[in-house]
This record gives sequence, structure tokens and C-alpha cells, in this order.
Amino acid sequence: MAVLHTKAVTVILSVTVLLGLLYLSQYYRVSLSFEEKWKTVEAGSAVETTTFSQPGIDLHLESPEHLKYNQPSIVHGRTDVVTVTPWLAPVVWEGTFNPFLLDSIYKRKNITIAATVFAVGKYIMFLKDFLQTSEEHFFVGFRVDFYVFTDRPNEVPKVNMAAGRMLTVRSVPSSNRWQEISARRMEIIQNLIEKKLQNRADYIFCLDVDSKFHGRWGAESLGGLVAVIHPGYYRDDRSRFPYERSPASNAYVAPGEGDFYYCGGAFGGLVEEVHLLAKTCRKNFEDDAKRGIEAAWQEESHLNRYMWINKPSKVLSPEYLWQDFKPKNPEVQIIRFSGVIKNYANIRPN
Ligand code: UD2
Repeated sequence: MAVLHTKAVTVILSVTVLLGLLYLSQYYRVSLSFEEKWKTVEAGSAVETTTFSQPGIDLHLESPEHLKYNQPSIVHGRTDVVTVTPWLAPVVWEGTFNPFLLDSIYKRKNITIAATVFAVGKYIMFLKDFLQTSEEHFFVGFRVDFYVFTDRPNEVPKVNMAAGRMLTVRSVPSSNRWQEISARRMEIIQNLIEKKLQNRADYIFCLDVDSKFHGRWGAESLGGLVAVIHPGYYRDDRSRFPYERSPASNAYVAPGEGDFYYCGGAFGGLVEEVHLLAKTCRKNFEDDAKRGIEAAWQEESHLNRYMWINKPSKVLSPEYLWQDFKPKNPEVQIIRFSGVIKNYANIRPN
């Protein structure tokens, strides 16, 4: 009886020890995998934060002490236009910002602004005016790096640039379809950011070359993801926006959806935000192409789809991309950047 009892106690003890060991091994496995996961997360975020320069640069706005400027009003301001989106992003119009104050804040940040412009084929003819007028109006007094993509590097004009401003010319292949030239910009912008701009630029703007600057385009335009309202549709009902309307396309925007119609000819923001935009639009464009689909307005359609889901944190009014052939509307008090009148038949390859 006593032997039986001892045996039972031994069995119970062994089972308890075994269960204990099993529990401990599980516990260590869980905590180890949690630690490993945490390490991975840390490593992942470390990669992300070191990949791009100055994380959080867009959030902290420090003004110099004793700066004197007009008192801002909280009750008076522009009432003829909407100056904030329903998701509370500012819409930048003349009279909504103080350029002196903004310059004072952003000059302290020691930022670099990259700008891309494509001048393929006959579009090289627009580059001189684009660059010359940018010297007068585009981020004057800031460090600006222009990247010109062209198939005619020898025809890039010599333009005197102020100190701190730089121009890099990169060769890209030509194409006999303008749609492809326009659309491939996303891929090239993505590659530029990955191979060159990380840690070299804080913000980037991607601009159409067949345009000129006529007024200030400066620090007021900086933001995480920046979109420009298209001058052709901003007073229209969204049912008239030329979004891609085929559900088969990755650029599809359904009837009753969409906020504004944004320009493909000007967009920008923080380098990492524009990288995500370019990468996504490129992928969606290429997936469409594999299925024989080309969205109504190529990359502009994909950009509009992207901005519908990923809301821009700053929206620039049509002052930031007008069209020379359009008479000025009363709410447009200044035209800062505008597309020149061109004869498509003469300049496009198809
Ligand atoms: C609109 C957009 C443009 C683009 C296009 C749809 C605006 C003001 N413009 O302009 O950004 O979304 O619709 O595809 O929002 N390019 C060349 N060589 C060529 C053709 C184009 O370099 O042979 C480049 C050039 O930088 C030009 C840009 O692509 O500025 C857009 O082409 P576009 O100006 O002919 O397109 P457009 O005026 O229809």
C-alpha cells in the first residue's frame, strides 16, 4: 500500500515537474519571440527613420524670437473661398498666409527642396523659361535642387542660378507616345528618391515643364503630402471630374466619390510621402498596363485615385497651377505658376 502510495506521489511529482518545464519553455518561447519581434520592429523603424532625413521636420514650427509681423485675425479672413478641407488640411490661397513669417520659420530648418521636371523630345523648348522664372519665384532664398530628365541633355539651356541652387541633368529614353512619357514619370521619381534623394532632400515637388512661374511659390506650399487643385474643374460638381470611370482600372473612382480634381502637373510634399505616392501610382499603372488598360489621364488619374484614399495634408489652390488660356476668375488674386499655351500637334510625338 505504502509502495503504491510512494509510486503515485512520484508520478504526480514527475508530471508536475514536466508540466512546469513545459510551461517555462512555452513562456520563454513566447517572450523570446516577442523580443525578437520587438527587435525586428525596432530595426524596421530604425531603417525607416534613418532612411529619410529629419523625421518629423514638418510638425515642429519654431519662429525666431521677437519677430514682428501683423497681428493675425481669428475672425476676419477670406470668405470668398474655402480655406480648409473637410479633413482639416489647409487650402492655400493668397491672403491666407504670411510669407515673411513662413520664411522665417522654414529658413531655420535648413531644408533642401528637390524639384523634378521632365523635358523629353520637343518639350525641351519650355525648359529655359521654366528654369529662369523659377529663379525669380520658386523657393527664393532656399536650397533647391532641380532634377531635369531629358533625352536631349545637350540642349539643356544654361541658366544662372543663385547660390544654394543646383541643377542636375539626367538622361531618359524618348518615346513615340506622349502618354508613356507622361506616365513613366512616377517610376523615374520613385527611382530618383530611392537612389539619390534619401537624406539629401526634405521635400520634393514634381512639376510640368510647359509652365512658367509668375508669382511666389514658397514655404507656404510645404507639407506632408501636397496636392494642387486643377484649374479646369474646381468650380464643377464631382460628377464632371475626369476621373478614371472604368472599375477595371486601378485608378477607378466611383460616381459619388472623390473630393477635388487634382493636377498631375504639380504635386509634392515630404520625400517619403512622395515616394509612397510614386511607388503606388507606378505599380497601379503597370498592373493596369499588363491588363491592357490605360487610365483616362494616365498618371494624373492614378494620382487622383491615390489622393482620394490618402488625403493630402496641404492643398494648393489653382493659383499654383493655372493655364494661360484661361481668363482669371475673381477668387484667383494671383497666378503663381501657369501652363503656357501650346500646340499639341506640333510638340507631342503622337
Ligand atoms: C495634363 C497634366 C499633366 C499630365 C497629363 C496627363 C496639368 C497641368 N497637366 O497635361 O501633368 O497629367 O495631363 O498625362 O495638370 N512631357 C515631355 N515630352 C512629351 C510629353 C510630355 O517631356 O512629349 C512631359 C512634360 O514635362 C510635360 C508633362 O510630361 O509638362 C505632361 O505632358 P503634357 O503637358 O503634354 O500634358 P497635358 O498638358 O495634357
